Amino acid sequence: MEIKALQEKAIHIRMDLLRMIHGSKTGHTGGSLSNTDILTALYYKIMNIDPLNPKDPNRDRFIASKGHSVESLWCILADRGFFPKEELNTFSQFGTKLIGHPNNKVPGIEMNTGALGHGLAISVGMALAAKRDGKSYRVFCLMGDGEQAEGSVWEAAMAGAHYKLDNLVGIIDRNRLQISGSTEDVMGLDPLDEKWASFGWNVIDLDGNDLEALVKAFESIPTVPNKPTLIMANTVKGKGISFAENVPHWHHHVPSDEELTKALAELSARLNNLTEKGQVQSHG
Ligand SMILES: Cc1ncc(C[n+]2csc(CCOP(=O)(O)OP(=O)(O)O)c2C)c(N)n1
Ligand SMILES: [Mg+2]
Repeated sequence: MEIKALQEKAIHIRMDLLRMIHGSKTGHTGGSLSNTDILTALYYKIMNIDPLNPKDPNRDRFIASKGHSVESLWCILADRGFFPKEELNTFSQFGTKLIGHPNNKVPGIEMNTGALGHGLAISVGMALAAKRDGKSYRVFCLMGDGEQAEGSVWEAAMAGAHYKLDNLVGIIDRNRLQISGSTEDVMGLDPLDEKWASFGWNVIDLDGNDLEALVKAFESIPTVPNKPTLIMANTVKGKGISFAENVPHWHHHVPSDEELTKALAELSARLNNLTEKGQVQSHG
């Protein structure tokens, strides 16, 4: 997919996740909107995955360490054909597989996550296994910035550098908010880039809502031989909806009927803007 088509896809995914959260009356809206572009780049351009063969031993692995933002992931996995799109209507309902955090009973999910701070250690193990088995798959691990307060993240960071895992990519959704407000108020993180670099990682700082920048960075990996890469993806929580952007309570706010209508109208306008620029793509 070219960049304009990816941008269009990301808008459709945002529409799908808003409808899904509105329908189920529950969800982590802000963080799903902030990471939509990161997931769109990975799932439609970068990762070697096959929805018809989700357990292919050579597949790239994705670990959603910030498991609470599963809504964008469910919408993307459905759209890529890992399971029927109609199942999105069961999100968070009694008996569904599509629960409020990643669930490895769903094709395409590597492991259950949601308790923050564990995904990177798991990813280190997977990347190390690839090296030892002589396989070429990569492991992508998406973390939150609030999640960086978990000490286990830093143990895993040390191990990733120690084992020279240049097939490992950590991504931080640096939206500067966590559940109850600013990350810098709750647990100061800056200078976060320098911390990761001092732990031996190759750090790439970019706009995490810019698909062109994301694709370029992901395509450069392994950027530095023998070093794991950390993508510091500076994002906006609630991205794409003017009245949700950077508003802390949208962390798990469910849009009302009126808010949904307004949000979809804003996204449609953005979509029209893109299509007017000559890029018409269908969303299956
Ligand atoms: C170990 C653990 N402690 C607390 C929580 C509750 N919790 C869910 S989301 C969240 C905030 C996470 O903030 P951040 O990592 O910045 O995610 P984002 O802003 O992308 O939503 C917290 C504390 C959790 N899921 N796991
Ligand atoms: Mg955050």
